[in-house]
Amino acid sequence: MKQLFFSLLLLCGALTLKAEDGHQLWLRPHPAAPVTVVSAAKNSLLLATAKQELQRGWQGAAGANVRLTIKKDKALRNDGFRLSATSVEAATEAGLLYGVFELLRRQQTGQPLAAGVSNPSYELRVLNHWDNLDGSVERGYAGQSIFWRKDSAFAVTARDKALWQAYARADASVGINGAVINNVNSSPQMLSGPYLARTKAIADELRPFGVKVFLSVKFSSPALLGGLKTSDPLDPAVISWWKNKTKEVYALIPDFGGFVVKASSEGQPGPQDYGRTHADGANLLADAVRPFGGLVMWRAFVYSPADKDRAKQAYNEFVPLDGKFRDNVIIQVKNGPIDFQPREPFSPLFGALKKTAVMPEFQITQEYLGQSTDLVFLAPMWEECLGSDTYQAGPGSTVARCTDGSVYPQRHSAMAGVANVGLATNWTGQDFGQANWYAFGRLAWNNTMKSSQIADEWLRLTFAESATTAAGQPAPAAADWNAHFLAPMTQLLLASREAAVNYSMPLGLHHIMSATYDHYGPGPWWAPDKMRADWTPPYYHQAAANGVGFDRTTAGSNAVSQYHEPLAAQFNDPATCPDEYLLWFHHLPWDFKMKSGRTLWDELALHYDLGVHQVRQFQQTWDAARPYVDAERFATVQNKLRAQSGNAVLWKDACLLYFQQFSRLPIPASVEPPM
Ligand code: GCW
Repeated sequence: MKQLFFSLLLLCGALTLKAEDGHQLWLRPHPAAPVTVVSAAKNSLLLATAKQELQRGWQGAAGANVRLTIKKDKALRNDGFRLSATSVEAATEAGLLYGVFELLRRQQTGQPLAAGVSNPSYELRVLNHWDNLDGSVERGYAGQSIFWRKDSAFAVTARDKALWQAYARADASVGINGAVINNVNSSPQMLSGPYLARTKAIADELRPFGVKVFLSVKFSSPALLGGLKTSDPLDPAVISWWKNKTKEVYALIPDFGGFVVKASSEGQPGPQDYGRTHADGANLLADAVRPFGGLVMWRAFVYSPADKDRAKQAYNEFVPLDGKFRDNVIIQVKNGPIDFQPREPFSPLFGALKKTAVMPEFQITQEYLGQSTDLVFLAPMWEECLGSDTYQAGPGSTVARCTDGSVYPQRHSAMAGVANVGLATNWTGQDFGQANWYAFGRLAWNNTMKSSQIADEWLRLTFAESATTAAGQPAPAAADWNAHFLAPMTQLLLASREAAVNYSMPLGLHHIMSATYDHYGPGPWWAPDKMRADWTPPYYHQAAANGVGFDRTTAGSNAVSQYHEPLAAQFNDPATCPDEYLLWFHHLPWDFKMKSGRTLWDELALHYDLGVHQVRQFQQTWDAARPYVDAERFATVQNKLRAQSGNAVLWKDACLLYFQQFSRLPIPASVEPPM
């Protein structure tokens, strides 16, 4: 009896886990009006979720009838839906669920309800969790893994289940339908029985929200886990090992999504270890999952110390293999050619692979962007990448269109985001990190969505309620809230990424962060003897008495040649290369004349200075938002912004003083920027 009592107590505690503390993400509870859901579709897990969400969040007329209808319709693709004020139509049950979430979002944010048809840009919208089986998270800044734990890896608790459900619900509310639940630096143990059993338990909780589970696998698993002599992708024993292992996985999880592979990169094993190609490796796994409808996401993040310009390697390795991959393989390409830097030009692989499906990989966790301290809204960065014209199939061949099936025929399409989620009660460490999770889902659903709309939606959903609960405040009038909270905070979010570029790596500088493992803060001086040259910052900025920047022109590494004209010529000439990418592509003298008329040195200094001013203005904006925010989030974010302001000053001083030893020029006087 006593035991039962305690179990019940535990269960209740678990179910209210993240609910109690007010960290409800953008799904904050509202008093809902009664609603009747009418549906002819046969009851299923997803339909039950859709109904439950409607009942939980309905803000329309009390007692309304809402019709959920499954129907075939030429206008509806994949999980798309058609919306009116009281009906959702879709071709799939997942589509009904996404339609319901959209209807509720529109009710809450005051947008018109008769929205017509909305189809997802990508078939698969997937989070990559870099979660290790011991519960740690690589590049995670929000606590331990929500999926794995060190000591009790296999005991699935009620608390685990509640957490996974809350996580999946948040995913589904923004259209995310896949989760890769372990690190791409994968352990061979992932495919062992106990870990697969836990994977099944996770999949069971995610399923009612339409989120499929995927696994990252180590390419050498046949040898390391299976005890085979080799993991050569063409070896018959290896082929049958993967087939059997895959069967075992699908027997546990019939709707398992497939595999993600980081191969021949940063010490990970891969097909090249056996003299085979990426295509041999990817096709091996693709054939194993094909009978079950599974996918293989094969990462193109490859580079080695031998390469003179790391930015070129992925293109060099993958372009010759175009057309050699099975149609259930998608090549997963980071947005830029190096590594999630505050700003990179788009990876030249986008659009260059014409007979192979390619998917963008964005990093939601802020590895190089102040981690869980700095407030950086990433939608503008992703919008910039997706909107970049590759010219690969004529003007208008944007990264978005080259990956979503609009330009090239491709059987499957997907977009991945490296998650920023952990056990922290607010899920993401910095409260505003939630906005990046939200933004990823929204952009994966609609890759032409504007950052401004995403910011507006997220702020309304996340803070509108809190204005009424802020330290005994009466609810502000909507006009007042719009003018004094929504408008300035939208501006802040939209400016925040450029501010981070300004105070850390302006004008195309990159990889000048501390090169110790943590990647936090400045480190342009890093050049330890034993470290790989291609990991240490002097390699990337090349600062010397004669100037600064990495020469990737035709006279240098010739990385420009990987871009289609007119970009190659535009990037190759410092007179036409956009300022944003100047030092990415060019090594230029300190007194180089910029488009502004200033010297490169002065321009650099002013960008750093501007970044510092911008963060100080963010602090003022937030301070003025106090009446509209609950005390807890207000204080937390205020502290984070204070720390960010310190970070910005540190970046500015460290970088300018470091570069000054080469430029030998005075630092120009600070200019108060207009906001
Ligand atoms: O950005 C680098 C990170 C590694 C990461 C790697 C990758 C998972 O520093 O931590 O490893 O990229 O994307 O594979």
